[in-house]
Amino acid sequence: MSQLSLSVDIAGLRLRNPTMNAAGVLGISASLLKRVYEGGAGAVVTKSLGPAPRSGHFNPTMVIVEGGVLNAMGLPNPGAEYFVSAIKALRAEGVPVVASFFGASIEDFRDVAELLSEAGADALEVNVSCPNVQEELGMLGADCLNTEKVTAAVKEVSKPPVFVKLSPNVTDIAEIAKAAEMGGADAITAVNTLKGMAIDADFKRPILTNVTGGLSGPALKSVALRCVWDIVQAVDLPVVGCGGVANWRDAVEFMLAGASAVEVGTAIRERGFGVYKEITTGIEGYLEANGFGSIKDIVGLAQEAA
Ligand code: RRO
Repeated sequence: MSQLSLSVDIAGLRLRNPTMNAAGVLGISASLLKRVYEGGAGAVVTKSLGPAPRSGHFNPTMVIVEGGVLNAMGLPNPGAEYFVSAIKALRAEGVPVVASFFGASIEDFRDVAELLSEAGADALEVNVSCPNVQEELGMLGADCLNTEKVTAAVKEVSKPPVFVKLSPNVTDIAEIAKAAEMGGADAITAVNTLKGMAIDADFKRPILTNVTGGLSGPALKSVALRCVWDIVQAVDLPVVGCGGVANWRDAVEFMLAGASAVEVGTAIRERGFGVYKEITTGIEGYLEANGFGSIKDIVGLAQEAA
């Protein structure tokens, strides 16, 4: 029996291992999220929930591109209130739930946070980084002042730890992370998708109805890794890495950059629900082979070498 510890603590949220699904991937029902947990994830993350149900953009909302996927779902979700029972059901089965959410105003963010906090979510993930909505507030996190204000408003009403999920579509992500820290964030999730587009040469038009979308998958990994690296140098908060993690080696690289845990989304397409178990087992093998006793022994190790 291995003596290794694979559990992690992210701002007081204790997880059996450092893997989660990325928000938006399989987060739309309790039954799918339960399968993510049964697939081995340490916690599950809901689709971003808003103050009211929303149908999202018209199809096509997704296209496979070189090295990944472009999506422009447009924040489709059943509304935070509807999802309260799903959160309660998952928690009753012992599944730790990170509730991802967004708002159309600072007041919305506060109200939804309060609802999800009362519902018993184990952590809240504030989505200030959706690339796919025209409304200014879908991308509040492009601006330091707004990031700080939203975070502070959410913190005022939240019992569980608050993660703020940041966008790579900014000039200096470290500055935005500092603003979230000033607002009282307990952790940073980095990153949301990278804005891109696809054009069909035969039809001579953009493929996505929304024209642009968010890029995820392997093509995003090196950008996400650099974002985690910059954030770790700028703030004194735990970081959850997200963007192009497909296997244990990717996860370890994010940890060496300073991430305490990783979210895995697009890789589910190819590897299925078992991807979480696969990654955790791989991390365990890596720790063992390199003589480490726990995840925290490798968090940020590459920063010391740079
Ligand atoms: O629903 C979406 O279009 C979406 C969201 Br909320 C997000 O945060 N990131 C993304 O790539 N798509």
